[in-house]
Amino acid sequence: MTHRFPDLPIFAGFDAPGRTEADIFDLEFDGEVPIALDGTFFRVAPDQQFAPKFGTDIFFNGDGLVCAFRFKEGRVHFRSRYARTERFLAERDAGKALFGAYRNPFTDDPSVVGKVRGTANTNVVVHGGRLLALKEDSPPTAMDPHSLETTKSVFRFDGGLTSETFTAHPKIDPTTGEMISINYEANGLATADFTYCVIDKEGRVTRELWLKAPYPAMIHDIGVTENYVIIPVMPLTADIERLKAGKPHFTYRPDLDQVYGVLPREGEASDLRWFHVSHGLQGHAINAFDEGGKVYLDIGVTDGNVFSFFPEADGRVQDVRTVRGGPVRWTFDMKTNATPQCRPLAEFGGEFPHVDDRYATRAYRHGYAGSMDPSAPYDFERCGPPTANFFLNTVMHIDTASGTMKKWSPGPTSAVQEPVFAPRSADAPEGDGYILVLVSRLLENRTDLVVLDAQHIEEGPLATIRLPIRLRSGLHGNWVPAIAMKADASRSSCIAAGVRAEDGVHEG
Ligand code: V55
Ligand code: FE
Repeated sequence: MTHRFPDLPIFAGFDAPGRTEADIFDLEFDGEVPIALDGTFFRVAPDQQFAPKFGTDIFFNGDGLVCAFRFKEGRVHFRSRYARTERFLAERDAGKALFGAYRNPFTDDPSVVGKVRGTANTNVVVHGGRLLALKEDSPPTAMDPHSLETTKSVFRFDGGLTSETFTAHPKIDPTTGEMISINYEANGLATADFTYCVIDKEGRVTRELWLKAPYPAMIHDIGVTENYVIIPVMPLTADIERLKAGKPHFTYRPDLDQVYGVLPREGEASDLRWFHVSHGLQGHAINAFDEGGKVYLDIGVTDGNVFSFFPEADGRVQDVRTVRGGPVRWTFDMKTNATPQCRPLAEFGGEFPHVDDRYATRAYRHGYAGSMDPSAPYDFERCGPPTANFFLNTVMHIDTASGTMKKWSPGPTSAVQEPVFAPRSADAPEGDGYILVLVSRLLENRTDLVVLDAQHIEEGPLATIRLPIRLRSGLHGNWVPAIAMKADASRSSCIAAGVRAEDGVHEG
């Protein structure tokens, strides 16, 4: 008898399940690891603990495997642990998958009815002294940022969170240390209700509003400015009857507008305004800021569906190679309420964006993203088809002030994951620092962590830090300076102690 994961592209080749929890002290490297880097790079990947219940599954349904790279004194140490979610623990007990399809509880084993289904597989942030592993269908899973031990499988901010869900993309205001979130399907599966939640730097919920979207749909990422929250409602709708029929949680709807809600951070539910523009699929927000009554949102938008596992109602799936789009800047005029204006930020598609987090929510200059550059060579003969789970081959740097772009590719037998920015020091100018990016070595079945100079990514690695193991394609992560990890919560989330108002301000 065989005991194997099913033969699916999402479990093939470099994306075979990793299922490894590791401690590796003092990683090898080539080059020089900057002494200035004192902190931890956290990231998370979906990595199914058990073969799926029904012989099929999607990438987004894997258990969250959290990785930490601790940088100190020019050395790097590695640790990885699964988030002990309710789901992970129940399945570990049973020794097999009990939860069925992605975000469809009607497909679960009766023994787990009522359990929180979250996989904690989408993002990891440090706030209020806790490491929060996030999946947008459930509350966070709280972990110890040093040991990566799970401290609470389901963390509801000590009762402050009344929503059934918490976003995978909260934003931290670097000047106040507040964490801001928009949490959708808040009142249960496929509901249009969402909440706006503000959590102070100690981790207490200080504000919560219950709001309603035009229809139940994914709200994956948001923009936050000094004074506003921008809420992109994606054309991926949810329907309870479809779920009961065992169909996918989300349906791609090419007939729907792009919808953006804009809410004043200090406003009430009645202050929420909706803007409609022609169809597009909103991706990740790069950053957002407001100036003189205008609200700017920089975000990736595509003209078609990039999620092959969320088909149209009739089952149709667009070939992702025909999807076009890239980073754009939206302008919302809160005085005139005019139709939002859009201009491209780069002529090059990019996803998994990051900025210098000290400039999050404020006027900024430098953006970084992963990208698929068709002109970068790929050795198909030796590597086979690109991995099924978001194949990227290039790191890009967009200078939003000059409009120039730089890029770096790791070569024809490698792929890159999400690039993350780490400042040289707390008071370094914006964009003065490093890019940390995981590089998949497709022929070696191994992963490197590459350090680039954030102002000169095209010059290639300052350091190539070698893991002796393979890390499956991941989703999101963050750089957390050592000072922000201190148990002293009043400093823990204020990572921008040195930011001055005039830094980085430029023409929108
Ligand atoms: C996304 C990812 C998810 C999810 C919903 O990239 C949206 C978007 C990894 O899981 O559940
Ligand atoms: Fe995301």
